[in-house]
Amino acid sequence: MSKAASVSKVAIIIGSDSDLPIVSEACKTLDEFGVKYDVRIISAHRTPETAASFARTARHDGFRVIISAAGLAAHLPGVLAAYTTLPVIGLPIASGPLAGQDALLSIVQMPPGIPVASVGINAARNAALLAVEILASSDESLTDALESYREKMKASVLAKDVAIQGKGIKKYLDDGK
Ligand code: RP5
Repeated sequence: MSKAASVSKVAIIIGSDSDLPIVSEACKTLDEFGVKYDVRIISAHRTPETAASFARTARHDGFRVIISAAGLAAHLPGVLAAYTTLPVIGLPIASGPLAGQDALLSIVQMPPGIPVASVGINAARNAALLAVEILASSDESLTDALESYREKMKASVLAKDVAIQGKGIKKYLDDGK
């Protein structure tokens, strides 16, 4: 494997280790696509200097896209985006009394000039898929992998449709599919 291929292209930055149960789905998805990633615990509020220094050198360090998960007043994706021109995907985490709506709004309402993409609350799989799509814009093998992933998804939904029509709702549910 060339040195370039062995370098992680995705950085997953989480505000707290309490975000890991949700974020692990993003890791699993990147594993499925064979995309290497690094996971770091960096907080915009508790370790702001590390957030700045990580983002400043992220491109030079070989990363091509950042997934940033945070809950509550989720400033982390925006702060990282302020220090890098790499695309940043915000992943709002449901935690606290507002169940992630606070994080979602903090992430999507960036001021003009410093964009952050956002997936839905706890939508870790989509965050990873979006990261793969960004990498696939310059990687044909990832484009092929995404197409085959969608084909499999389509076949699974078509099979479920056939099954529900054949069995009816009750048996479909009783059979667990
Ligand atoms: C955010 O605050 C983290 O991303 C986490 O979702 C939330 C709570 O953090 P902990 O108090 O669990 O460390 O910064």
